[in-house]
Amino acid sequence: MSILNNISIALQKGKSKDVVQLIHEALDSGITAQEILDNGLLKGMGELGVKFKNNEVYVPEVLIAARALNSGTMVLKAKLVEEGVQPIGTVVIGTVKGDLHDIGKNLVKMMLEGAGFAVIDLGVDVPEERIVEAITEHEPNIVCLSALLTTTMNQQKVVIEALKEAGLRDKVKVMIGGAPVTQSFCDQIGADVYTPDAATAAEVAKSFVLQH
Ligand code: B1M
Repeated sequence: MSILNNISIALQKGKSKDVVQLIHEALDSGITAQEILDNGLLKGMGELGVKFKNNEVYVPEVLIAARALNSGTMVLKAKLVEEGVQPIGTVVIGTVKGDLHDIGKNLVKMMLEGAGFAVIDLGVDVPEERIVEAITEHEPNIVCLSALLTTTMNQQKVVIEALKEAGLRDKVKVMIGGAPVTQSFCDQIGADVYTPDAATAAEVAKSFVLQH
């Protein structure tokens, strides 16, 4: 349907006003909020994610598209609730204690939302106790930990140890990322997955929940 395609294109260009207008037109023409979300907004964010991974677009484009995604989902929110649409899963995300970098973490969050997850964002400089609390409270499928400093990446291990101590390690997938993090570090600390970028993180997260 071409209006959905136009929504996807407007989103990728970061044109919030066009996205909102096209969504209203689509709703008026009888397309459901779910269809608009899946085949317009999320399709657009997915395509942009692939371009980001291939270095065809960069951080600013993704941030602007995410703003358009937010504007679009604001319009759809009430309709989605009416239609009883559920998120595909829940993710708790945060940058670990001692670390204030959040640009990468925010991109991961946007890609996850773009993939249909409900995301609880704990922000930056998040101590392990706060992460344990959030997992107990929200029972997410996945926790995503970001670290940008060689001095804070070990805090990802501290979180995993705290999850073990709280008896939560088997209840949640632990995904890690951030510039200094590697696959061998992931293996070493016993995280479930390392992903090098935000688009891959969203793809892997989706594959986890769709398996179950
Ligand atoms: Co800082 N900083 N910084 N910094 N900073 C780096 C990381 C650094 C490499 C710069 C350098 O020296 N060349 C260096 C770290 C060196 C090291 O540890 N070996 C550094 C330093 C030293 C510091 C300070 C200590 C500086 C100082 O005060 N002396 C200080 C630390 C503060 C703290 O955190 N306690 C500091 C502060 C800052 C600013 C506040 C000024 C600012 C952060 C602003 C913000 O985030 N709101 C900042 C910035 C911007 C950077 C650089 C320039 C850019 C980081 C960034 O946003 N990249 C960075 C140098 C660089 O990388 N060129 C640097 C873009 C972002 C999209 O990439 O975050 O890697 P990234 O995310 C990617 C992937 O890694 C992955 O997906 C993202 C996109 O695809 N990913 C995940 C990230 N998290 C994930 C989680 C997942 C999955 C994937 O979970 C599943």
